[in-house]
Amino acid sequence: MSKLTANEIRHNFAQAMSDMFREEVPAYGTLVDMVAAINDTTLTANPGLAERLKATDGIDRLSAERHGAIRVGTGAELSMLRRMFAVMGMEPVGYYDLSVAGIPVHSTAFRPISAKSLAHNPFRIFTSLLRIELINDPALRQVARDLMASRNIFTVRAVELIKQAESAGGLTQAEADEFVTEALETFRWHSNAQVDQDTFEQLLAQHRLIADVVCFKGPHINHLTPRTLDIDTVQTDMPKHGITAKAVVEGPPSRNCPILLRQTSFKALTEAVRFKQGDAWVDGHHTARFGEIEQRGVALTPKGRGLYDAMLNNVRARVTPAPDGSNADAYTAVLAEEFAAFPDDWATIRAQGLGYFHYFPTNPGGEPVSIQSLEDAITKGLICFAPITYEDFLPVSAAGIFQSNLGDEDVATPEADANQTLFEQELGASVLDPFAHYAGLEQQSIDAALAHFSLEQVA
Ligand code: OOG
Ligand code: NI
Repeated sequence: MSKLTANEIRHNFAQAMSDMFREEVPAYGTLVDMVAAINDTTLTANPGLAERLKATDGIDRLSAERHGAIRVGTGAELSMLRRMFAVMGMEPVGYYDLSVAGIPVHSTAFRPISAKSLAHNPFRIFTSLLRIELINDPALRQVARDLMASRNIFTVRAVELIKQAESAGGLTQAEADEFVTEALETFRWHSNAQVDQDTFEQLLAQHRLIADVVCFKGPHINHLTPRTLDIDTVQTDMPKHGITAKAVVEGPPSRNCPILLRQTSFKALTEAVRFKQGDAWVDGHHTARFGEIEQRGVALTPKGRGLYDAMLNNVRARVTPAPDGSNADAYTAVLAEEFAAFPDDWATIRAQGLGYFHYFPTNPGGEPVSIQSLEDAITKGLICFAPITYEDFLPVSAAGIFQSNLGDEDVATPEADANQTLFEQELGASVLDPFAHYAGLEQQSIDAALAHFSLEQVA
């Protein structure tokens, strides 16, 4: 029987997840609608941008484009998630150490990687693994371990279908439908906690994130983020729709040529939950789920990223955005000042080797012409280029998003302690190096563009 492609399964799953989250967190629906309207306006006002998106990312993906985030507690949970996401064509890309920002997790992003799969649906999930070893109270650490050991975040049928997909090389339509329904269960909100209120409070006091990860039956999806083409407008408009935005937009400042990623969010909602008190349930609340939007720009090379990191460090050395927004204007001004030296036209970004680009022949069906080099063809207007979109995340930005949702006053500050090797052991696979991956995509497009020409031997 014919199989559904991983791209189709991912697309269906992303849609089902979005429907579930819209129902559970209505403000998410409001954001999605705002973003869609602002994207339409932006594209109508910038036909050049619309053309460029058509030629590179594919413009159709925009309306469905989302990323989400979850947090899990054990290596076993993480590695089964990897297998679940693999059924949907999503692979672990990048390693993020959030302990540098005082958050006891390390993370990767599961996402499609080929240009074709990204164009089909770029759905990504930022996935964090709790670092139980960073809980400093041994008794509490054991409580967390026991809680993790006693839960199963996957339905029995979901695991069967993952194994079926692995052995048969995919799923039939009927199996895929069932897989989407079963997989969704892992990400659902559970308002009944698996602990009593006292244990919850103790874990909360250790770190809010620990309580979020270990006290519930599953890794509820904590946000789903649509991609906007104009984040400044969405940020300004949020209050008009009754949504209170985070104090400042994370990432680079507003520019003509967007780089990497800019993100903003609204704070986590306080939601009713119930704690187990012997045989009874008592009412309480928990804050975990929030809303976020993002704007994506060009993927930077290690050189470009080095420049970005240095500039952002300069900004943070001068001013740290206050959670209450009291110095938001000062922060925005310093950000603009420090980034003024980052080239803001595509030709210079490319010439200085700061970003990755797609290359296209301008007249693919034309008579064969000979050229001396890629640069020669670009100078003669025979080959043009467009930025490759950054498909990943930024640790400082992610930390800002985490923090604004955890309550900015958080206590336990773990030592910075990146450990990619341990993360990969728990994941059961290595993560893809994003730089090498973007470089490969760029090289493929150069090879394909050059194949339209004969290269003259240059003496
Ligand atoms: C993940 C926060 C990171 C992003 O967009 O950088 C993130 C979380 O809060 O679990 O989603
Ligand atoms: Ni996010």
